[in-house]
Amino acid sequence: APETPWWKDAVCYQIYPASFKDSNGDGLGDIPGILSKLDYLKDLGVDLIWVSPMYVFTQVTFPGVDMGYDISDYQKVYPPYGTLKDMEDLIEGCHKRGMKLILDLVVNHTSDQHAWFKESGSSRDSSKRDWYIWKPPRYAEDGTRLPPTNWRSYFSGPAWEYDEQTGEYYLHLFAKEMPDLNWENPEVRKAIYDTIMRFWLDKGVDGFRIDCVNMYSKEPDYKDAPIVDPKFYEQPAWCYYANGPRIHEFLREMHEQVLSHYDPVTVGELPHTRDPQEVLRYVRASEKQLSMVFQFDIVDIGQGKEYRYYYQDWKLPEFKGIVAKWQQFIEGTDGWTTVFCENHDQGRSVSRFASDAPEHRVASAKLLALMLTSLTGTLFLYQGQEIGMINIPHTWPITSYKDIESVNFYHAVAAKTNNDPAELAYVMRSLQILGRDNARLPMQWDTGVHAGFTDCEKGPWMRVHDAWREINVAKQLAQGETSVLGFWKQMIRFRKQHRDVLVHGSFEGFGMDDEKTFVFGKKTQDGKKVAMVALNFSGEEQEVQLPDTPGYDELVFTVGSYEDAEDMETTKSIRYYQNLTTRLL
Ligand code: TEU
Repeated sequence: APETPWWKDAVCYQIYPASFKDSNGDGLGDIPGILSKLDYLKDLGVDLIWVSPMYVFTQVTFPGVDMGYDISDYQKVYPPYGTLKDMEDLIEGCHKRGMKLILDLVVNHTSDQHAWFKESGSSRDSSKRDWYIWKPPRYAEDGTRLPPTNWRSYFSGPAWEYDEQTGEYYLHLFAKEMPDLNWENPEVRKAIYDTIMRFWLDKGVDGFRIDCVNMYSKEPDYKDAPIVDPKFYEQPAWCYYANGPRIHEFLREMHEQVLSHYDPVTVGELPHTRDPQEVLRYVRASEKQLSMVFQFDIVDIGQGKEYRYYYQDWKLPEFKGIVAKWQQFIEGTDGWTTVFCENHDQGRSVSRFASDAPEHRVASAKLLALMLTSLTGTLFLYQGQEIGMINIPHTWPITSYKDIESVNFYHAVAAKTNNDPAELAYVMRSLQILGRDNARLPMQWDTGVHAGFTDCEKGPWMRVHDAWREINVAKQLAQGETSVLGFWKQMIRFRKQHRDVLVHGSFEGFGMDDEKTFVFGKKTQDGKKVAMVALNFSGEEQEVQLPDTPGYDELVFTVGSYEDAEDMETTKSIRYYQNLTTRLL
């Protein structure tokens, strides 16, 4: 592949600080805990670490409002996680191992405890009133006070909170404790650039994962959203704030004012965007906005249309078509893409896209690892994915769930349906597959108490998965190359060895309407080298007709079975392996 920016070939690993490793026995993960695992990550083949928010955030009791995405001081570290010195040690620890570190830039909103919001909310004449989005109430015919629009928050309920003291509402797309910043105000943008972005870039961080990167430019006339559920006042409204009129202007300004003065990598979180042309506007090199984005079509599979947590079953061709779409959309452009199927907001991929049944779990994890490490784009892993961690058992009650989004939704449905058992059972099944808590269980390090995550007497902040004795790092390190962890290491090495075809090659799918297998080819730009990947997503042996490979000089590997992985360069035969089929529902 032509010489390209380092971050296109990087293997990236997301760490959720609360759940990764507790070093001081308080039951909560922390930064020294992360530092203690850098050699483990280096050995896995990780080039870049993304740490989810570790700044001071508000919490009544942990996990508080939104697990650190409700930030009240961007220049300080949340004390239970550590200190600024710990962060400086982490930056240095990564760099001396040849690894990069990026932080989470959360600037669509702050916490309501942030000094900016406290000033803004103090009075209508505050010098920072216009740093947030304040609007007067509306009134119904019968005199009832109504919020400025009928928009729904991601965390259920209205997206506006009424402030008695100043007689106005403020906008919060997420929790009411997370007021949206007003990006129309140049003072706000300048404060973000100077006191948040430059502060951390000057400390040596290598860039940012940018939260809600397409939500900063709201439609200025704040219209009501179309009614999709008459049973509720609040309606989904992302069409009025996602990919808004000035978003590309703002991101170009961010690039020009800050990013272009450093050599950072940026990856934007880009929900609600299905149009490849729209995505290209964020990631074309010539656009000078972002390096790349997370696009959500794959991880949105199974989510309800009206409500995320009304699970909708799906078939493999839907999944394959989406993978193909987001592999092919950059071809012939100066754009770039990412490869991921887990993060801190998603259910575990083995459970969602394959099967976590005991007899299928390991093969499923390897199947997905084979797929992901063969796809074009920058590869992102989420903590625990490398050992095949799986979703919360069906048996856990709602009281074991901690995430504001899931818990609020459960209670909203309970209220709406007067605790209808069938409705609530459906929501629980949906949360068990899709809920964000699935990704936030403590990392499973060994078979010790609390999976080696913490030695805190009262235990970890979040319950450990019941299967920790079967699924943990220590066991898989001892097992070596046949473990899920061993397979990921092999495939990451293999991906780097064949970067021209695996990281940078073009994608072509075969038999895309088949419901049991996923067969695709990757080809170098000069067409002289190809990889054929055949994946069996069913629970029984499958035969596939592999397209012949005319004109290719070198067949990198043809693998339908992870057993072949060891000698995949020479494998010509196709052997399928038993893996998964049972959908969880
Ligand atoms: O998520 C923003 C977002 O796009 C939401 O759709 C989110 O994925 C939600 O869970 C889906 O219903 C980012 C962070 O990833 C998330 O953890 C935060 O809760 C949110 O922003 C607010 O900062």
